[in-house]
Amino acid sequence: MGISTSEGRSRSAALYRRACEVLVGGVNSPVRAFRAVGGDPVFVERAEGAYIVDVDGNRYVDLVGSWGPAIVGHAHPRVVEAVQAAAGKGLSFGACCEAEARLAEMIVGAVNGVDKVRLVSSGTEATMSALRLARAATGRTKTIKFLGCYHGHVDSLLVAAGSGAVTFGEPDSAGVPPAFAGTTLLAPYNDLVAVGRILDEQGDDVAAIIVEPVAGNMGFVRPDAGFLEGLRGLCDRLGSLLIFDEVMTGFRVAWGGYQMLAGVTPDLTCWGKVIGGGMPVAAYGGADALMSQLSPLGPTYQAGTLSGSPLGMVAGIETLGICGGGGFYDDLYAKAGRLADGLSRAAEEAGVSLRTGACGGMFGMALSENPVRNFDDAQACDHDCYAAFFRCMLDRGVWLPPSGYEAMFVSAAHDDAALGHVLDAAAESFRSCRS
Ligand code: KE4
Repeated sequence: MGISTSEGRSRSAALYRRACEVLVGGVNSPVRAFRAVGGDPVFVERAEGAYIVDVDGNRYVDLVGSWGPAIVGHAHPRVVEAVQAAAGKGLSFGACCEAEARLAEMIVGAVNGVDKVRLVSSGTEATMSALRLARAATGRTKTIKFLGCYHGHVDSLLVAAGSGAVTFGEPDSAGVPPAFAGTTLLAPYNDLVAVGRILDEQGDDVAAIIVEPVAGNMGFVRPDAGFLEGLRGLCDRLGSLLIFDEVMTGFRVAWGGYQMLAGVTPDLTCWGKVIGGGMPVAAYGGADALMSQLSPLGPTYQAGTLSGSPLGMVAGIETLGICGGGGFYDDLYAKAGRLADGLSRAAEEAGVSLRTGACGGMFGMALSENPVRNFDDAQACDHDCYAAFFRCMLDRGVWLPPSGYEAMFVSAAHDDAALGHVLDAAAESFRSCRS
């Protein structure tokens, strides 16, 4: 599996040259450009189960999973058949359909404190709309976000953002008016004192605190014990709303999301990725009293042509139907934990400093001697070594995120053979990129 030289990806290279003629940077989302890891992006022909196959026929164990959606494995028969059947009835109606209510019922039934949701088409739409609702509900204008967290390309949140933004050294995007960025107040992740200080100074104008309950856009960073509980207490004290951005963690780390594991209930939750199973589906939701302030019931407007599109709905319904099966998340966590532990052992044997962590079907690695608790720690990791490791793993048939600022994902389809291949490739790659 995989190839030893870039010549084995000549068709990808040709397609990349062609794409660069008409697509900005040859891509439709910057992190795919492989800029942080070197080399040309690899073009994918198809994906099946735990594997991706590129246009040159090379096969890779996939640890990106389309950045989270492919939790049941690529091209799962149940999901594909449901989408195929729905497609035959029309791709989009711009009108209500039963499947919207069915998917919403599954989300509401899974997450405590959520009475109503609004389905949208991307995580960015979900977070942007949740923030608008929070501002409307509180009559306040400011938002607190955490350095290194990424909530999509919402103007006011592209401040000290993680994921692709920091990968390209653009945590603060051009084109965002100071008036927008100025509504966003920043604190280091896991730093309740910093949040308290901001709230002491400006708390009466803070509409919301938005947080990734496990940060997956500056690597894999878990909340310290008490961090999320502390945010909940500060919001309660000052009348700000707590928003959990579970676009990545929702239905990925547990059926009810990380909030269920932490026992902390936010006022609004955002979901994406897994709830669409690979189709463009996202959502935000919360208590009826808050959500009923949205149009058409209330004065806060939000809309979308393809919101609730039937194909996305059935893909999400089937995906969540599989995730809701007994032991699903225990199995995922066992696989993610096996990879995290195996990567640690392989790095140690090669004399490479590595930190790893896992939660549900999500895990991460950081090339650092020190724990990674926040953005400063994440930026201090050895990203050059990660780039070398990425290239070694790619040539050995393992598809990692093309940036050290990302989390990794396993699916129900990752079997012993796939996991074993990853760990064998990692042992060779750590030795190779160390030298
Ligand atoms: P989208 O607009 O890309 O669907 O979702 C934005 C978003 C919101 N919140 C969190 C916690 C997220 O992780 C994301 C998007 N995640 C990135 C990967 N870290 C998507 C990959 C990309 O940008 O190409």
